[in-house]
Amino acid sequence: MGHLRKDFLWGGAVAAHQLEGGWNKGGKGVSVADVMTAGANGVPRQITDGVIPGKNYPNHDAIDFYGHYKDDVKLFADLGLKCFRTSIAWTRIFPNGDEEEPNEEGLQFYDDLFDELLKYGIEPVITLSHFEMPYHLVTEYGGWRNRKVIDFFTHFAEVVFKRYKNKVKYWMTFNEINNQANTAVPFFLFTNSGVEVKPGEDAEKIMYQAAHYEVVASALAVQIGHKINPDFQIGAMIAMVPLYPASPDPRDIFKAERAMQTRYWFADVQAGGAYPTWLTQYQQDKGWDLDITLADLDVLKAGKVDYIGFSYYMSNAVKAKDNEPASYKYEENVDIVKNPTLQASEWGWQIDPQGLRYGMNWFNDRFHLPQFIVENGFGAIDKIDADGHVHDDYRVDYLRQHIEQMKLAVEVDGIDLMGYTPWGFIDLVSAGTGQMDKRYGFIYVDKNDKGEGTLKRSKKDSFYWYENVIKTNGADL
Ligand code: P53
Repeated sequence: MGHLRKDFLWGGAVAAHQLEGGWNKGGKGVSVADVMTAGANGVPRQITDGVIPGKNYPNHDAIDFYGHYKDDVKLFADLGLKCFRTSIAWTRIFPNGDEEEPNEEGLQFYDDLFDELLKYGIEPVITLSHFEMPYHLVTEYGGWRNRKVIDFFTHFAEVVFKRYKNKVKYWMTFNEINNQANTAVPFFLFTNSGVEVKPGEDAEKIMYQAAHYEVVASALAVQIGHKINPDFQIGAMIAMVPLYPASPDPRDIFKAERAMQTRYWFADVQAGGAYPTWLTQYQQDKGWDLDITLADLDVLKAGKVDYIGFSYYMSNAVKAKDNEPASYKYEENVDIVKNPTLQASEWGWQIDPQGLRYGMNWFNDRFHLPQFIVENGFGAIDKIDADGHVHDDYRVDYLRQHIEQMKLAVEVDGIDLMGYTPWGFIDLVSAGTGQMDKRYGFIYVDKNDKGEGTLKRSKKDSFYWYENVIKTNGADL
């Protein structure tokens, strides 16, 4: 029977744009997150043409971690975190994205933050690009449609790798790079790639081009990073949402397999170093003139990641249409059906702890690499009780069940797992809806969807529970 590593990285995860605020402080430029309004449950966020006065942009101020980070890190130390996953806001370092020289004030902010973490023995785990690319790269270059963005990104990566080479060991390149496989929802292509699809354009083709430039940029970053510090561990970051067949009908099985291929080829390329054959064939059959060069394919081979970082929240099921013949065809947003065996959160995210173990086995069989669960958690509306505290037993239940499955994957399936960082362990702005009241935290932050509140931080019941989980290395759940 395997065991959790002795130095298992129990932590917590956030992203710069969702908690820092200070959107125009310290020389920071406008990012794609700064031009997205607040939505609501079932109401998509609007992507506006620049920052329009009078609109509500929840990421502009967020929970002002920018102004509170010292006190917050002290709370993280109270919780007993071994690591803290955040991102470096690209626009603090390169406000427009295409500058030659970085913004020293932005670099200094992360030096100070990392020093503060290291003071308490908390290891930073850093994502280079987490839904917050410079908006200027969107308006001037079309985002990741443009090959030039590879150079801007690798320059950014090189600058921060060099600057923090003695402070940060664990890195990831692109957060949930595979979300954009869903091209029907504009949010994904915009947050992943700064791409807005115009009427008449083929969103799928554009996605494959943008994603290609990203996997090339990721592979280059891996090579640059390893040269700067051979001890760096640089990972992929994939959103693992397993897609099960809705029934044993081969039509459903085929569809589910193609669905998994469509969502996870990104990992084939980043971890395996090459495109899967089905995808190369698919792109050829479509007759797309994609800019994928032989030199690019060499880069991919030479820039494989060290580990698979991934998020896990839910699973989905897919079903063939009524008269559809058995085929390897998958259309996200059309083929997904409700799984009657699972309950869902208020946002319709189906709760499936065993799906975490399934996803881990799936990755392990293909890539034989260490894994790092860098997001997992339960978004809910919290109520402050008469005693002034949040009693979030529903959140503890969700996390306990997922950690149980994670342990089985390690102990029974023998998977090498580096750590576990629950998402939004301090309340922050939701990426999908822009809400504050979709909360994941163990630390409550007094701010609501309208932007009102004192920003005061307080501990929920889940805080004390997780503190003990860390203390016992996951033995006491
Ligand atoms: P929110 C969709 C599906 C799975 C994960 O999400 C996703 C999304 C995008 O909404 O995003 C990740 O805030 C992402 C985080 C995000 C978190 O999951 O919509 O990496 O930035 O906040 C939770 O509830």
